[in-house]
Amino acid sequence: MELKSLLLDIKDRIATITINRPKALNAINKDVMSELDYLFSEGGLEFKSLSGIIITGSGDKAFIAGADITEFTDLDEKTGYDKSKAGHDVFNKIENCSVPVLAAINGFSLGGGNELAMACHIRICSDNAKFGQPEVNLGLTPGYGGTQRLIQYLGKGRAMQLLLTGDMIDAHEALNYGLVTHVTTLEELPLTALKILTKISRKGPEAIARTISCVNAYFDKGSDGYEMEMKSFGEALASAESTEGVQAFIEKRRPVFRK
Ligand code: CO8
Repeated sequence: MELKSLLLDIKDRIATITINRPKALNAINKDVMSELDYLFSEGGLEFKSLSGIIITGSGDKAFIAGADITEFTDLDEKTGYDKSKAGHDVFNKIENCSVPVLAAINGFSLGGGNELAMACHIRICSDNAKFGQPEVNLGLTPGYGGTQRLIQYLGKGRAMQLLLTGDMIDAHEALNYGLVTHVTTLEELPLTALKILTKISRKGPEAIARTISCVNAYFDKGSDGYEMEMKSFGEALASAESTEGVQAFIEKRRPVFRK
Protein backbone atom coordinates (compact mmCIF):
# COMPACT_ATOMS: atom_id res chain seq x y z
CA MET A 1 0.00 0.00 0.00
CA GLU A 2 1.31 3.44 -0.89
CA LEU A 3 1.49 5.61 2.24
CA LYS A 4 0.05 9.09 1.61
CA SER A 5 -0.50 10.47 5.10
CA LEU A 6 2.10 8.57 7.07
CA LEU A 7 5.88 8.55 6.82
CA LEU A 8 7.65 5.30 7.62
CA ASP A 9 11.31 5.06 8.49
CA ILE A 10 12.97 1.84 9.65
CA LYS A 11 16.45 1.91 11.14
CA ASP A 12 18.23 -0.57 13.41
CA ARG A 13 15.04 -2.62 13.90
CA ILE A 14 13.06 0.42 15.06
CA ALA A 15 10.23 1.72 12.87
CA THR A 16 9.15 5.34 13.16
CA ILE A 17 5.66 6.13 11.90
CA THR A 18 5.01 9.86 11.52
CA ILE A 19 1.47 11.13 11.03
CA ASN A 20 2.14 13.64 8.28
CA ARG A 21 -0.70 16.17 8.02
CA PRO A 22 0.88 19.13 9.80
CA LYS A 23 -1.48 21.71 8.22
CA ALA A 24 -4.42 19.94 9.92
CA LEU A 25 -2.38 19.35 13.09
CA ASN A 26 -2.07 15.69 12.02
CA ALA A 27 -5.80 15.05 12.49
CA ILE A 28 -6.74 11.42 11.83
CA ASN A 29 -8.66 11.24 8.56
CA LYS A 30 -9.72 8.18 6.55
CA ASP A 31 -6.27 7.83 4.95
CA VAL A 32 -4.40 8.00 8.26
CA MET A 33 -6.68 5.36 9.77
CA SER A 34 -6.52 2.98 6.81
CA GLU A 35 -2.75 3.35 6.55
CA LEU A 36 -2.34 2.63 10.28
CA ASP A 37 -4.63 -0.36 9.81
CA TYR A 38 -2.47 -1.61 6.96
CA LEU A 39 0.79 -1.21 8.92
CA PHE A 40 -0.51 -3.05 12.00
CA SER A 41 -2.24 -5.87 10.05
CA GLU A 42 -0.79 -8.96 8.43
CA GLY A 43 1.14 -7.96 5.34
CA GLY A 44 2.02 -4.54 6.78
CA LEU A 45 4.97 -4.07 9.12
CA GLU A 46 7.15 -7.14 9.49
CA PHE A 47 7.01 -7.40 13.27
CA LYS A 48 9.52 -10.27 13.44
CA SER A 49 12.23 -8.01 12.09
CA LEU A 50 11.40 -5.13 14.48
CA SER A 51 12.21 -4.52 18.14
CA GLY A 52 10.18 -1.33 18.57
CA ILE A 53 7.81 1.11 16.89
CA ILE A 54 7.57 4.86 17.48
CA ILE A 55 4.45 6.82 16.55
CA THR A 56 4.83 10.59 16.39
CA GLY A 57 3.39 13.64 14.63
CA SER A 58 4.88 15.85 11.94
CA GLY A 59 6.00 19.37 12.88
CA ASP A 60 6.52 20.93 16.28
CA LYS A 61 2.96 21.82 17.24
CA ALA A 62 0.90 18.65 17.35
CA PHE A 63 1.14 14.95 17.90
CA ILE A 64 -2.48 14.57 16.70
CA ALA A 65 -5.28 17.12 17.33
CA GLY A 66 -8.00 14.47 17.13
CA ALA A 67 -10.05 12.79 14.48
CA ASP A 68 -10.55 14.97 11.40
CA ILE A 69 -13.65 16.97 12.33
CA THR A 70 -14.34 17.89 8.70
CA GLU A 71 -15.21 14.23 8.01
CA PHE A 72 -18.01 14.22 10.61
CA THR A 73 -20.58 16.14 8.58
CA ASP A 74 -21.49 13.18 6.35
CA LEU A 75 -21.93 10.69 9.19
CA ASP A 76 -25.18 9.36 10.62
CA GLU A 77 -25.86 6.99 13.51
CA LYS A 78 -24.93 3.86 11.55
CA THR A 79 -21.85 5.22 9.76
CA GLY A 80 -20.73 6.96 12.96
CA TYR A 81 -20.85 3.62 14.78
CA ASP A 82 -19.00 1.93 11.91
CA LYS A 83 -16.28 4.59 11.87
CA SER A 84 -15.88 4.36 15.63
CA LYS A 85 -15.67 0.56 15.45
CA ALA A 86 -13.11 0.66 12.64
CA GLY A 87 -10.94 2.95 14.78
CA HIS A 88 -11.34 0.69 17.83
CA ASP A 89 -10.23 -2.28 15.73
CA VAL A 90 -7.08 -0.49 14.56
CA PHE A 91 -6.19 0.79 18.04
CA ASN A 92 -6.76 -2.70 19.48
CA LYS A 93 -4.26 -4.04 16.93
CA ILE A 94 -1.74 -1.45 18.14
CA GLU A 95 -2.42 -2.25 21.80
CA ASN A 96 -1.98 -5.97 21.14
CA CYS A 97 1.06 -5.62 18.90
CA SER A 98 3.79 -8.07 19.89
CA VAL A 99 6.43 -5.36 19.48
CA PRO A 100 6.45 -2.41 21.90
CA VAL A 101 4.81 0.71 20.46
CA LEU A 102 5.86 4.05 21.94
CA ALA A 103 3.98 7.32 21.36
CA ALA A 104 6.43 10.23 21.13
CA ILE A 105 3.97 13.06 21.79
CA ASN A 106 5.26 16.28 20.30
CA GLY A 107 2.46 18.79 20.99
CA PHE A 108 -1.35 18.60 21.06
CA SER A 109 -2.63 15.12 21.90
CA LEU A 110 -6.38 15.56 21.67
CA GLY A 111 -9.47 13.44 21.15
CA GLY A 112 -8.72 10.56 18.76
CA GLY A 113 -5.02 11.49 18.91
CA ASN A 114 -4.91 11.00 22.65
CA GLU A 115 -6.88 7.80 22.19
CA LEU A 116 -4.20 6.56 19.79
CA ALA A 117 -1.46 7.52 22.27
CA MET A 118 -3.30 5.61 25.01
CA ALA A 119 -3.44 2.48 22.84
CA CYS A 120 0.39 2.54 22.65
CA HIS A 121 2.40 0.66 25.29
CA ILE A 122 4.53 3.63 26.37
CA ARG A 123 3.93 7.41 26.14
CA ILE A 124 6.58 10.10 26.43
CA CYS A 125 6.15 13.76 25.51
CA SER A 126 7.84 17.07 24.86
CA ASP A 127 7.32 19.92 27.32
CA ASN A 128 4.97 21.76 24.92
CA ALA A 129 2.51 18.83 24.84
CA LYS A 130 -1.14 19.32 25.78
CA PHE A 131 -3.55 16.48 26.42
CA GLY A 132 -7.32 16.35 26.40
CA GLN A 133 -10.54 14.72 25.32
CA PRO A 134 -12.44 17.76 23.98
CA GLU A 135 -15.25 15.78 22.29
CA VAL A 136 -17.93 17.25 24.60
CA ASN A 137 -17.11 20.70 23.15
CA LEU A 138 -18.47 19.32 19.87
CA GLY A 139 -21.47 17.67 21.53
CA LEU A 140 -19.76 14.33 21.01
CA THR A 141 -18.40 11.55 23.16
CA PRO A 142 -14.99 9.95 22.60
CA GLY A 143 -15.19 7.26 19.92
CA TYR A 144 -11.79 5.62 19.78
CA GLY A 145 -11.58 4.24 23.34
CA GLY A 146 -11.15 7.44 25.38
CA THR A 147 -13.80 6.68 28.00
CA GLN A 148 -12.26 3.27 28.62
CA ARG A 149 -8.51 3.83 28.41
CA LEU A 150 -8.26 7.22 30.17
CA ILE A 151 -9.56 5.57 33.37
CA GLN A 152 -6.78 2.99 33.12
CA TYR A 153 -4.12 5.68 33.38
CA LEU A 154 -5.78 8.42 35.47
CA GLY A 155 -8.35 6.62 37.65
CA LYS A 156 -12.08 7.33 37.46
CA GLY A 157 -12.14 10.73 39.21
CA ARG A 158 -9.51 12.48 37.12
CA ALA A 159 -10.62 10.76 33.92
CA MET A 160 -14.21 11.81 34.53
CA GLN A 161 -13.17 15.42 35.13
CA LEU A 162 -11.10 15.61 31.95
CA LEU A 163 -13.79 13.90 29.89
CA LEU A 164 -16.62 16.07 31.23
CA THR A 165 -14.85 19.45 31.13
CA GLY A 166 -12.96 18.89 27.87
CA ASP A 167 -10.05 20.68 29.61
CA MET A 168 -6.47 20.21 28.49
CA ILE A 169 -3.63 19.30 30.84
CA ASP A 170 0.01 20.14 30.22
CA ALA A 171 3.02 17.82 30.01
CA HIS A 172 3.87 18.01 33.72
CA GLU A 173 0.32 17.31 34.83
CA ALA A 174 0.27 14.37 32.41
CA LEU A 175 3.47 13.11 34.03
CA ASN A 176 2.03 13.54 37.54
CA TYR A 177 -1.14 11.73 36.50
CA GLY A 178 0.80 8.83 34.94
CA LEU A 179 -0.45 9.46 31.41
CA VAL A 180 3.17 9.80 30.24
CA THR A 181 6.36 8.43 31.75
CA HIS A 182 8.90 11.03 30.56
CA VAL A 183 8.84 14.73 29.70
CA THR A 184 11.69 16.04 27.58
CA THR A 185 12.39 18.93 25.23
CA LEU A 186 11.02 18.80 21.70
CA GLU A 187 14.59 18.44 20.38
CA GLU A 188 15.42 15.53 22.67
CA LEU A 189 12.12 13.68 22.20
CA PRO A 190 13.22 11.43 19.26
CA LEU A 191 16.46 10.45 21.01
CA THR A 192 14.66 9.70 24.28
CA ALA A 193 12.19 7.51 22.37
CA LEU A 194 15.05 5.67 20.67
CA LYS A 195 16.93 5.14 23.94
CA ILE A 196 13.89 3.52 25.58
CA LEU A 197 13.23 1.22 22.63
CA THR A 198 16.93 0.39 22.21
CA LYS A 199 17.06 -0.71 25.84
CA ILE A 200 14.00 -2.94 25.28
CA SER A 201 15.54 -4.32 22.06
CA ARG A 202 18.26 -6.02 24.14
CA LYS A 203 15.71 -8.12 26.05
CA GLY A 204 14.21 -11.38 24.85
CA PRO A 205 11.67 -10.53 22.13
CA GLU A 206 9.38 -13.43 23.07
CA ALA A 207 9.46 -12.37 26.72
CA ILE A 208 8.57 -8.82 25.65
CA ALA A 209 5.62 -10.06 23.57
CA ARG A 210 4.39 -12.31 26.40
CA THR A 211 4.65 -9.47 28.91
CA ILE A 212 2.56 -7.18 26.69
CA SER A 213 -0.14 -9.89 26.42
CA CYS A 214 -0.21 -10.53 30.17
CA VAL A 215 -0.47 -6.83 31.06
CA ASN A 216 -3.23 -6.31 28.49
CA ALA A 217 -5.10 -9.33 29.90
CA TYR A 218 -5.63 -7.44 33.16
CA PHE A 219 -7.86 -4.99 31.29
CA ASP A 220 -9.59 -7.62 29.17
CA LYS A 221 -12.79 -8.67 30.92
CA GLY A 222 -12.80 -11.98 29.01
CA SER A 223 -9.28 -13.01 30.12
CA ASP A 224 -7.81 -14.34 33.34
CA GLY A 225 -4.52 -12.44 33.52
CA TYR A 226 -3.22 -14.49 36.46
CA GLU A 227 -3.78 -17.74 34.58
CA MET A 228 -2.22 -16.23 31.47
CA GLU A 229 0.85 -15.20 33.47
CA MET A 230 1.36 -18.74 34.82
CA LYS A 231 0.98 -20.23 31.34
CA SER A 232 3.27 -17.61 29.89
CA PHE A 233 5.92 -18.26 32.55
CA GLY A 234 5.90 -21.98 31.80
CA GLU A 235 6.15 -21.40 28.06
CA ALA A 236 8.92 -18.85 28.53
CA LEU A 237 10.86 -21.22 30.76
CA ALA A 238 10.72 -23.94 28.09
CA SER A 239 11.88 -21.59 25.32
CA ALA A 240 15.29 -21.37 23.67
CA GLU A 241 15.23 -17.69 24.53
CA SER A 242 15.20 -18.31 28.26
CA THR A 243 17.82 -21.09 27.93
CA GLU A 244 20.09 -18.44 26.41
CA GLY A 245 19.13 -15.77 28.98
CA VAL A 246 19.73 -18.04 31.99
CA GLN A 247 22.94 -19.52 30.52
CA ALA A 248 24.30 -16.04 29.79
CA PHE A 249 23.70 -15.04 33.42
CA ILE A 250 25.58 -18.11 34.66
CA GLU A 251 28.44 -17.53 32.21
CA LYS A 252 28.53 -13.81 33.18
CA ARG A 253 28.04 -12.58 29.61
CA ARG A 254 25.39 -10.61 27.75
CA PRO A 255 22.66 -12.81 26.29
CA VAL A 256 22.33 -12.98 22.51
CA PHE A 257 18.60 -13.08 21.85
CA ARG A 258 18.68 -12.05 18.20
CA LYS A 259 20.94 -13.41 15.51
N1 CO8 B 1 -9.78 18.11 12.56
C1 CO8 B 1 -9.61 18.81 11.42
N2 CO8 B 1 -8.83 19.91 11.34
C2 CO8 B 1 -8.20 20.32 12.46
C3 CO8 B 1 -8.34 19.63 13.68
C4 CO8 B 1 -9.16 18.47 13.70
N3 CO8 B 1 -9.32 17.72 14.80
N4 CO8 B 1 -7.61 20.29 14.61
C5 CO8 B 1 -7.05 21.32 14.00
N5 CO8 B 1 -7.39 21.35 12.70
C6 CO8 B 1 -6.99 22.33 11.69
C7 CO8 B 1 -7.67 23.67 11.89
O1 CO8 B 1 -8.97 23.65 11.35
C8 CO8 B 1 -6.73 24.58 11.17
O2 CO8 B 1 -6.97 24.47 9.79
P1 CO8 B 1 -6.96 25.78 8.85
O3 CO8 B 1 -5.56 26.34 8.96
O4 CO8 B 1 -7.28 25.24 7.49
O5 CO8 B 1 -7.98 26.71 9.42
C9 CO8 B 1 -5.36 23.98 11.46
O6 CO8 B 1 -5.61 22.64 11.84
C10 CO8 B 1 -4.62 24.67 12.58
O7 CO8 B 1 -5.48 24.72 13.70
P2 CO8 B 1 -5.85 26.06 14.51
O8 CO8 B 1 -5.73 27.25 13.62
O9 CO8 B 1 -7.14 25.84 15.19
O10 CO8 B 1 -4.65 26.08 15.55
P3 CO8 B 1 -4.68 26.72 17.02
O11 CO8 B 1 -3.27 26.69 17.49
O12 CO8 B 1 -5.39 28.02 17.02
O13 CO8 B 1 -5.54 25.70 17.90
C11 CO8 B 1 -6.22 23.52 18.67
C12 CO8 B 1 -5.08 24.40 18.09
C13 CO8 B 1 -6.56 24.00 20.09
C14 CO8 B 1 -5.69 22.10 18.72
C15 CO8 B 1 -7.47 23.64 17.76
O14 CO8 B 1 -7.07 23.42 16.42
C16 CO8 B 1 -8.56 22.68 18.10
O15 CO8 B 1 -9.29 22.89 19.05
N6 CO8 B 1 -8.68 21.59 17.29
C17 CO8 B 1 -9.75 20.61 17.47
C18 CO8 B 1 -9.42 19.69 18.61
C19 CO8 B 1 -10.54 18.70 18.82
O16 CO8 B 1 -11.68 19.05 19.09
N7 CO8 B 1 -10.20 17.40 18.71
C20 CO8 B 1 -11.16 16.33 18.93
C21 CO8 B 1 -11.82 15.99 17.63
S1 CO8 B 1 -13.12 14.83 17.87
C22 CO8 B 1 -12.31 13.36 18.02
O17 CO8 B 1 -11.11 13.28 18.00
C23 CO8 B 1 -13.18 12.15 18.19
C24 CO8 B 1 -12.39 10.86 17.99
C25 CO8 B 1 -13.32 9.69 17.80
C26 CO8 B 1 -13.89 9.65 16.41
C27 CO8 B 1 -14.80 8.46 16.25
C28 CO8 B 1 -15.20 8.18 14.79
C29 CO8 B 1 -16.12 9.23 14.17
